Amino acid sequence: MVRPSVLITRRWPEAVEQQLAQNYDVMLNRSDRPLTPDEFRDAIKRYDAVLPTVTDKIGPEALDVAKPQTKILANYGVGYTHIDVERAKTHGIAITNTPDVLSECTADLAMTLMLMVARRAGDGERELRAGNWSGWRPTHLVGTKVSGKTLGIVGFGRIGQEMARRAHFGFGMRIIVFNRSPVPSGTLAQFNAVQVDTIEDLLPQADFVSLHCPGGAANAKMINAARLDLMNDDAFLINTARGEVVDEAALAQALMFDTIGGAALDVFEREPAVNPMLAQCDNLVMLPHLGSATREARQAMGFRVLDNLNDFFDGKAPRDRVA
Ligand code: 8YV
Repeated sequence: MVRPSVLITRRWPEAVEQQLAQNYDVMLNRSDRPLTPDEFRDAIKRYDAVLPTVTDKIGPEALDVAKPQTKILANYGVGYTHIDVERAKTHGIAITNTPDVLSECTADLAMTLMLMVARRAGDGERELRAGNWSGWRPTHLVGTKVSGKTLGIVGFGRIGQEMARRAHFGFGMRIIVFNRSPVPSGTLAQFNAVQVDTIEDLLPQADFVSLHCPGGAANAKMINAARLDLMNDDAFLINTARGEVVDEAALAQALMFDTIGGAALDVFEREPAVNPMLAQCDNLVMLPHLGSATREARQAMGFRVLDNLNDFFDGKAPRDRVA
């Protein structure tokens, strides 16, 4: 029997690549260079399945093919706003993602960022490595207490709930939530959380605001200048969701003029480019999109893609089909 042909667009954890190669006629991207839109277009003419990541911008141009060979885009990652879902649907291409398996690690990283920015860990590291530490003093790099404060969570899906678990049970934080649909009362009760109706209700009440909503056009620049103005001048913004959710120019202004206490970003509007204005802000911690970057999560994400592919080619409904 002819095995389905599968293109893996980036290097994946070795164990997953090996398993995929046993089940499928696999093409690896040994150079690990992101595909161009032209290369992507060629790929969907040739392969039965393409396994993309967030670095593959699969817009109308990349999907502009008369008769694609590709029947499934099995995305490695939970977010899939880099894929033009409506366009893919017109070709009848199925799309799957990898939820659940990265929720804990992404929430761990959001906690890391929250603690780093509040406790000025980035400033401290930079000072030490530059050889500028002059020793202990009561006024040195004084930060902000996290324990017992109020955390506003925007987007109360799996990752948002893991964040609430860590913040509430680990740090005694009060949790307030904004979510586009009502959250079941039992879910809120687990964290003693309160849901508010609008982001405008949430921002002035929060000492920390952590974003866990999807990206894409619907949420683009959700955190804009007007909303940053609603945050307290000693409050912190944490973004592990998608870069486009925050208006970076407005954020840089808020940081430069100290209208908020600080921010911590794992995701950016034009990755891997970083807005040069942001790089000038000392009250900002930045990481290079590391949310799910643990051995455990990255391997589990790969095996989750494999499960989705196996189901699809066995004629069953893949558990993570999103379109
Ligand atoms: C992934 C992520 O590593 O899963 C997501 O949506 O943001 C990351 O943690 C990345 O998107 C891989 O495609």
